[in-house]
Amino acid sequence: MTILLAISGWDPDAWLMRFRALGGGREIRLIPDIGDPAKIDYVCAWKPPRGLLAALPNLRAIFSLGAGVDHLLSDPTLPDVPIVRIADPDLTMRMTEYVVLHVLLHHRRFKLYDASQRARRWRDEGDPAASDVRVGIMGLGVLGQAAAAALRALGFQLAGWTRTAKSRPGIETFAGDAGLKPFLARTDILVCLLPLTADTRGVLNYQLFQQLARNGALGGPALINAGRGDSQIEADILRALDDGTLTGASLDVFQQEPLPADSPLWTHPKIFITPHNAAQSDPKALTKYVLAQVERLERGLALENVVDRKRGY
Ligand code: NDP
Ligand code: OXD
Repeated sequence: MTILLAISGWDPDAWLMRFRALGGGREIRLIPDIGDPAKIDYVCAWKPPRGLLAALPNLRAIFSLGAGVDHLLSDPTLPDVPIVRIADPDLTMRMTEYVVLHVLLHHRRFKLYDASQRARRWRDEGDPAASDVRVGIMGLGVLGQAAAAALRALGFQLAGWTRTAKSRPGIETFAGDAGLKPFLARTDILVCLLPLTADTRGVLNYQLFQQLARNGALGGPALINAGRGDSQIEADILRALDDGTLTGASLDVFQQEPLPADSPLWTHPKIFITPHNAAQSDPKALTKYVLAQVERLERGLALENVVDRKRGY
């Protein structure tokens, strides 16, 4: 059995070493050294070159090395084999850390205290209790549910917005187009953990920001996006921050990555920026997960966390 690693945008060496160490006798190849394409059974991929997977005639499954699969589904030539995505406690915990950190940065008005420190100014901003702050999470999947549980433990009021109706203890739930308006109207800190699909492209826009709660304990709403950059309209985020529609933003993902050096987002005083590493895929933790799925396939068991291509996630 042969596994091809098709990785771009990340350093592939740690993946190669890990797959070779744990691969159990399977041959591990790394692009561009594909060898005989007919010999490749599985591809483990992050942003693979377009058209590459279509050129592998005996491919049995594709393993996304991230939770998101837009990097695969955007290739119109993608062969019709099962796609498995990452759903692993290591990646989930990393995202929970990011979301909790950034909710707290906005809740505790970190930018204001940072400015005060630089000005040697002793000023208490009168931070509200977490129980007075309403967090709304767009996407209550593997990552959204874990982040919601951690935020609930800190006392925040939680709501989630999903495509299909859900019931989750301790979380007010809203679904679909009809649920979006009431979800936004009760949200002080909006967290986006949506996959990128035709429906979620551009969803974080000025019109949506205007529907967020304006009567909250923070004096105005904040945005946190760790889903996908193409779900946000960056010009609209800047406009909303400049006219007070938003009080702050944390952005981990961008319409163009890496974020160009001349982007005005870099220097905006109300924005926290991280380089799409809210929940990094760690080869140390995730290679085991991928190989366990390969083993399931080889033993005739059902694959887990298979992507529904029609839904797009
Ligand atoms: P899941 O597939 O488990 O969950 C996706 C959630 O989004 C579901 O609750 C789903 O609703 C909801 N959703 C999808 N489409 C819509 C829609 N049109 N309207 C409303 N809700 C919708 O994904 P994960 O939680 O594992 O991951 C989410 C995303 O996070 C990934 O796709 C990726 O883009 C991003 N990510 C970012 C990382 C980073 O480092 N920045 C790292 C890892 C992931 P329903 O429950 O009804 O299906
Ligand atoms: C992912 C990511 O989808 O890192 O896992 O963005």
